[in-house]
Parts: sequence; structure tokens; C-alpha cells
Amino acid sequence: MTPSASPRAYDAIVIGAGFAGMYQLLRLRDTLGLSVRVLEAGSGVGGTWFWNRYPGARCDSESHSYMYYFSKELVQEWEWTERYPQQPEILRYLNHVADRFDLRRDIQLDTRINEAHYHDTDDLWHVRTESGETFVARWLITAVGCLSAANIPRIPGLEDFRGAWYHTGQWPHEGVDFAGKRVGVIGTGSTGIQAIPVIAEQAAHLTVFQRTANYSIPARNGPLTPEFKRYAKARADDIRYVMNTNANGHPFRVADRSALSVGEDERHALYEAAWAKGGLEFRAVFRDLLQDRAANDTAAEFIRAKILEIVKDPGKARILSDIDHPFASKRPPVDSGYFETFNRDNVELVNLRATPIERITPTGIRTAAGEHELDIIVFATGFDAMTGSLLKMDIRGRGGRSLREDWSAGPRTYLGLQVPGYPNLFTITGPGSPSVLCNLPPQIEQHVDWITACIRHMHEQGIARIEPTEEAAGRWQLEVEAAAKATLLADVKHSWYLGANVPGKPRAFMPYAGGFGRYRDRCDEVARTGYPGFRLE
Ligand code: N01
Repeated sequence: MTPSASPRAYDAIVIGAGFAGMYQLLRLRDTLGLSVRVLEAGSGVGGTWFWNRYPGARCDSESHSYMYYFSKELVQEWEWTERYPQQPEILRYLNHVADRFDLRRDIQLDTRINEAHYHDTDDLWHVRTESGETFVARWLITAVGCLSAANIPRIPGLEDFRGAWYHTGQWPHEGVDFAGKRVGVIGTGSTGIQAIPVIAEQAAHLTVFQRTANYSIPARNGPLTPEFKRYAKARADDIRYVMNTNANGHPFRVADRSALSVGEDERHALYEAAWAKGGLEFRAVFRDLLQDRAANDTAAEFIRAKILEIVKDPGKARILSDIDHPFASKRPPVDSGYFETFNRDNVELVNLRATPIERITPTGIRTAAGEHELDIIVFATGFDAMTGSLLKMDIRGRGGRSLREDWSAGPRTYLGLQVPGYPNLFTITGPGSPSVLCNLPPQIEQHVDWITACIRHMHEQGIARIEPTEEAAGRWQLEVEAAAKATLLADVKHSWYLGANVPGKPRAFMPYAGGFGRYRDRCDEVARTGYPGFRLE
């Protein structure tokens, strides 16, 4: 990269103004007094919640857990309305945070980064945007989110489709009018499962194209009662403690009993109670659902029976319940009326395992069984997860080495926080951290606090550069693999946790599955003992 004549200089550049980037800005600027520029591709703050505006978009984490906890005042003053917050409400919250902490003056919107190159000559990161603006900074911190790079499958014929098509993660801000339209949704992950019931109510006809049948637990969403709101505020410290010390960052503890240690009637009653309560906590009924296949089978069977009970058409019920992986081994969706939607007259289900998509035609989608005429196609096909947003940029470290090349066999980090060969680059919720296996706000706060303390330490000790050693990153990689192998997560070969949803992406299990609490202790220990595994110069 040719340095611009006058790059703007900051102590730190943060990429992204979602949950992670905004909190990182606050900490570096207000706690450490650094000069910081946040560069954000969107025309507003909010990250994921700025882009994902598809019908039914809401968070599967409960509202009182999907928020910052770093400020007691903020916790006390913000009021959520529903058990699970809808996208517009989360976006309002993040805008409130931006105003309340006066963050906007350091956030530059509509600014997409093309290149970030570390120069050995001046020990600075040289950053160039799409429009050619240049910046230099000692620290470069990516806050780009784990699920931000849309995965739009290359299905032949899309360019000839005469209707409209959308990816859920790049939804038009003005919304989409489905009234009177024949709509096709491809994808039945968490996003499709949220969107399908809402689109079905609006469209004339909806065709759901399912490749892999999925488990889903009813969300049981509803308005928060005044009692619950009072409880969440009064017990905020306890809630935070639970989230920060358990395996998944959610505000509940996993029961300490095996699914195989109780009799069938008791097990069934426990599942029924969890089904009635709803939400991601269903996983917490037994401690071994993700470790033991026989234990998992009991949950899987219970949910399959529910699907068969809810869906009246036996053909559809069979396709929806023909699930080929253990429960929660892919990210388990929660829903509001998903399976019930297939009882509507205007909803059709196509089993792509039996009749795969052959191509998109000018007027619809052709599968091996024939053509489905459509006016609108919705791609709920997920993301180039965890590495996609990082590798879209040309990131280069020492000696011009390229992150794309270094990660050509899969990402390699130490603790998901840093990459060997890339000094002073920090990756918030990067691959190798609990990230997507964890409720994200607590994980983001932990990463930001760790990075902030690390930079403070560098200042105090007069240290110019930090980067992990190759050995530490190699050892961590083995730990990440071992943690996944200790669960059923590694058994699923078609999961985006492994990169399997993007053709050509290297297969490597990306998030750390050893648990958030354990991971936090590990990071704290590293900081307390002088950063072993990192080279500080
Ligand atoms: O994406 P996914 P998502 N032809 O990759 C199918 C988070 N999230 O956007 O399983 C046909 O899970 C694909 O099929 P298969 C959450 O972490 C959070 O739904 O690969 N089908 C699958 O059915 C979640 O896990 C919230 O066989 C194709 C679907 O598309 C993550 O985002 C809400 C296909 C993609 O499912 C991603 O979820 C929503 C093709 N060529 C999402 N390619 C919160 O509440 C893909 N599919 C915070």
C-alpha cells in the first residue's frame, strides 16, 4: 500500500460500531484517554442490528441478558418491553448508548475498510478505506461481528431472475411488501425460522426450501411484566455474575444432572416444563445434552414428537422432523409459531434433500421435481461466519504477510484475541474465542475489558508491541479442537461452526467450545501472570 500524503493519525482504529466497537471506543477513550477513530461501513451505529431488518428479526437471547452491564446507571435506566427484544428495539438501545456516552463524535459512518497493513518501519497500522481515505494507528481492533459477511449461495440463474431477491442480513431499510406475492425462502436456520412465520402471514403464498431439517424450541415471547422488570434491575449484579461465570453467557445455570440419571416419566416432565417455559434454556435441563449422544437422543426424540404433534400434514411433518444431527449441535433456533406455520394453506414445504435446487429461472426456482413460480426470493442462507468479515479486508502483518494466506487452512489465533505475525491487532470475539457459542454481549465486554487492560499495561510498562508466539497460537488451536471434540458439536459435518456452509472454505472448528467461564479465567490468568504466550517488546 502506498501511504497517503496525509493519513490521519490516531492511537487506535476500531473497525465496526456495533456492540463491540462502541464499548471498545468508550474504554479506550474515556478510561485510557487514547485518541480513537471508529470506522463503520453502515450509515448508522448498531452493527448486526443495523443490517438485519428482516421480518421477525429479534434476539434469541432474553432482553435482560442482551445488553451492556458495564454501567450500573445504564442498566437501571433502560427499559426493555419484551422477553426477547425486536431488532428495532435493540437498534434504539444501541443508539441510546451512542448518545448517552457521547460516542458519535469518534465514529465515522459510511466508511468501509479495504486494507489494513502493518508497517515494520514505523510499527503502525496503515488503514485505507474504500474511498481512499487513509489512517495510521498503533492499535487496530476489529469489532466486525461474527456473522456479518452474507453467504449468498451461487445458484445458477440468479442473475436472470425477474423478481426481487434479498439476503436477510442485507435487508432494505424501507422494508419489503410481500402482500399478494409468491415468496420463496431458502434456509431454515435461526433466521429463516424467525422470518418464515411473519412472511407467511403477509404473502399470498410462501414456499419454504429446506435443505437440513432443524430443531426449534418455542420462544414464548411476550411483554415483560412490571415484576420481571423490577427483578432484573434489583438483581442486576447477580444476573451479571451468572452470565459471566457459566459456560454460555446466558442468565441461567445448566442443571447438574444427566438426562440418563432420571426415569423416563421424570425426564419427560422436565422436558415438558422446559418446552412450556421456552427459549434457549431448554438446553439447560440436563448437563450432558451436548456431551453424550444417548442423553442428546432423549431431547431430540422429545422435540421430534412435538413437531409431529404440531404439524397436521403428515408429509410436511415427516420432512420437518427428519433431522440428521444431534439437538443443539448446530445453533438451536427458538421460534414464534414456526412449526404451526406449516398448517397454513398458503405455505408449501420443499425438501431439497429429495429434490435439490437445479437453478433459478427468470420466474422462480427449479428443483429436480419441477418449477416453483416466485415473485420474491429470500435468502436466509446465513453468513461466511467468524472469518468472512475479517478476510474481506486485505489485512497484512509483519513483512507484508497476508491474513488470507495465513488462514488458508483455517483461522489461527491465540485466545481468539490476537494473531501471530500481526502486532497490536486485536480481534474482538475472533475465531478461537467462545464468541458464537456464547451470549455475545457478556463475551464482548470480557474481550474489550481484557484488551483495554492489556493496552494500559503496555502504556505503563513502555511496551510498543504485543503479538502472540506461533507456539502459543499452535497450542491454542489444539485446545480449540480438543474442546470441540469433547462435545457433539464436532460431529456435525455441515455446520457453519466448521465453515462447511461456504464452498471452498477450509474446514476448521472456529469457536472455542470449552465454556465462557473457563475461558474468562484463562484470559485473566494470562494477564495476571505477565502475558505468557505473547511477545511484548
Ligand atoms: O444461517 P444458518 P442463519 N441451498 O447458516 C441453508 C445467528 N442468529 O442466518 O443447514 C439451500 O444457520 C442452510 O442449510 P444447511 C445465530 O448464531 C442469531 O439462520 O446448510 N439451503 C440453513 O438451513 C445463527 O446460528 C439470531 O443444509 C441453503 C440456512 O440456509 C446464525 O446467526 C437470530 C444453502 C442457513 O442457516 C446464522 O443463522 C438469527 C443452499 N445453497 C440468527 N445455503 C439472534 O437471535 C445455505 N442454506 C441473535
